Amino acid sequence: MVMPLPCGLALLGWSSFERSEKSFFAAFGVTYLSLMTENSQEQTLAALGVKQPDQVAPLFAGLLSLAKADLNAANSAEGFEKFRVRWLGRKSGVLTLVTDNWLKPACKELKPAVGQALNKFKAQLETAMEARRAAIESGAQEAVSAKDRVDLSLPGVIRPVGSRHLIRQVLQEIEDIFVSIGFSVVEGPEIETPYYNFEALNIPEFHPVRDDMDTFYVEARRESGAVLTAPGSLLLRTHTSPMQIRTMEKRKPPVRVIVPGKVYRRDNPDATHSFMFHQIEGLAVDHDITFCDFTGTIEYFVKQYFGSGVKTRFRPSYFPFTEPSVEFDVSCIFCGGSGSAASGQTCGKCKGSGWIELFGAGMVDPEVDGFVNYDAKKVSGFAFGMGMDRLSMRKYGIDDIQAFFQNDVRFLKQFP
Ligand code: FA5
Repeated sequence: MVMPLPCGLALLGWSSFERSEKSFFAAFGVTYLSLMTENSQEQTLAALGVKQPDQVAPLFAGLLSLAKADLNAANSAEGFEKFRVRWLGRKSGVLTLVTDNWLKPACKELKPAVGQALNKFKAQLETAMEARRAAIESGAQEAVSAKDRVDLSLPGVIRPVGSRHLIRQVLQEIEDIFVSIGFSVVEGPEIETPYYNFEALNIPEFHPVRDDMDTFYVEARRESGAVLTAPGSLLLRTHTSPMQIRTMEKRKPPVRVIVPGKVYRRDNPDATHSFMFHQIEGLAVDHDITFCDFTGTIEYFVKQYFGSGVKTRFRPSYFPFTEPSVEFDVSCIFCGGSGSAASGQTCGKCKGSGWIELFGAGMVDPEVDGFVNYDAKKVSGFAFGMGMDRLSMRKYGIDDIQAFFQNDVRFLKQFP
């Protein structure tokens, strides 16, 4: 449909104009429309038949009405930008054409009226555009916040609550038992010197016991990479026993401590061995401590921890820092202490012995007192080093130590 339009709207294809066509005609009447032709802004006022100053205002009012209709049809930032280019574009925007074709060539009588009307039109268009831009922006924000709005009627997301690792739970259990009989808890460094890990415990260099306790050696470096420590001067502790020495260096008897912590060895992983595992060291030094105090303490602990049903035994052993020394075993959970698996073959877990070793212990060797300046004639004591992982396995029926370190949630969930 070709219509007599003030500024070539048919050419630009503004459907919004078609919608507002009727009201536009009604508002500005036949007199004004009779002046208009297609692409009016491309024609001069003289060509449009505008001769009197009073014909100018209705002409611009019609232009504003069309601009507003077009502006209202812009519903997005993209539509707004297209509108801006159509009306304000420097090369062929409607305002440029109006300036070039209506204002500049206007005769002396019309020029002031056209100039004033054009300025007013610009200001009105600017105000309308600002309002529309704000409306589009807040509409976009509303759409975004509507998207992000939390729907409280939806069922919630259930986040699983974690639990303490079984090793930590067992540690707490063991600590509670020993604290209840007067022990206190101390902790020590995992990176040790060979002196505390071996020599002060009466294990000189080349002592055969060192073969069982081969470990990982570490070196300290500056940020630049320069090595600060001599080769072999720092290692990952192989047991918690260095804390016996560190504690006795600091404290005078009576001493009653337990020391939980991680230890490291160059052991091949299997069902009961790991290269990193947990120990709890125990140390009691006082006047007149005897082997009976030691067995009484251990029996009390075992009853509290396992209950009275478990079968246990002390077995003679050797540690360079205790004399006499023992190993403490519990009956094998895998074969029920028989030494034979269900298949009739030798139980692979206890290697047919029917027992699983839980810890080593003994009376503090007077040799060690020499390292910490205790008078061996006046004081005596006992010490033990428990494998916490094996204690947990025995109590909770876990047949593979590796399960503790694999972080399989199906395993961890069984110990909430
Ligand atoms: C010691 O480590 C001594 N320091 C214990 C001790 C302390 C003796 C105080 C006397 C006085 P042993 O090497 O046997 O001893 O280790 C103690 C316990 O750690 C073992 O009984 C066992 O339960 C556990 N254990 C040893 N090696 C491993 C391993 N590779 N993986 C898991 N547990 C282990």
